[in-house]
This record gives sequence, C-alpha cells and structure tokens, in this order.
Amino acid sequence: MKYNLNPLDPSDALIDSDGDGILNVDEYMLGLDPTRKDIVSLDVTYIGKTVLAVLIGLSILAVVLLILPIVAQGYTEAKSQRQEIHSVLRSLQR
Ligand SMILES: [Ca+2]
Repeated sequence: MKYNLNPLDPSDALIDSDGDGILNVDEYMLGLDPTRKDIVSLDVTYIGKTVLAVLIGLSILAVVLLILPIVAQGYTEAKSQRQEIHSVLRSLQR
C-alpha cells in the first residue's frame, strides 16, 4: 500500500490524489509520488482572461487601424468637395 493507494482497488488509479492534474496511475507509471504535486497546476481561469484581454485589445487595434484610413479619406474628400464648391461659387460671383 505504497502512497496509501490500495492495490486491490483500481478505482483510486483514476483519481488525482494531489490535484496536480496527473492521475495516480500515470504518476505510478512515471515513477512519481501521487501524493505530492509534481507540476505547478496552471490557473486556467487566469490564462483564459489574459488571452481574452489580448484578443479584445487586438480587435480594438484592428478596428482602429481599419477605420482610421476610411475616416481620413472621408475628411480629404469632404475638404476637396468644399474647395470645389468654393471655386464654383467664386466663378459665379464674377
Ligand atoms: Ca496527481
């Protein structure tokens, strides 16, 4: 009964006694101690939030980079139309 695991009870093989994400049977096969965490378990929630924040940031950046030239082009077109109207008005005043 090494590591308090019952060799007659196969159900504890599929349990992760130390909560490190590696099943007891796998720890046994790898020669690890199933009662001691062998890897630092990853905080999936933290990773998920970080990835989500990065994706949102990249999305905002992409939208800004896509919209900025359109706005700039619209401004340039409006300015040239305004100049054209002014020149037409000036020619009509003569
Ligand atoms: Ca384990």
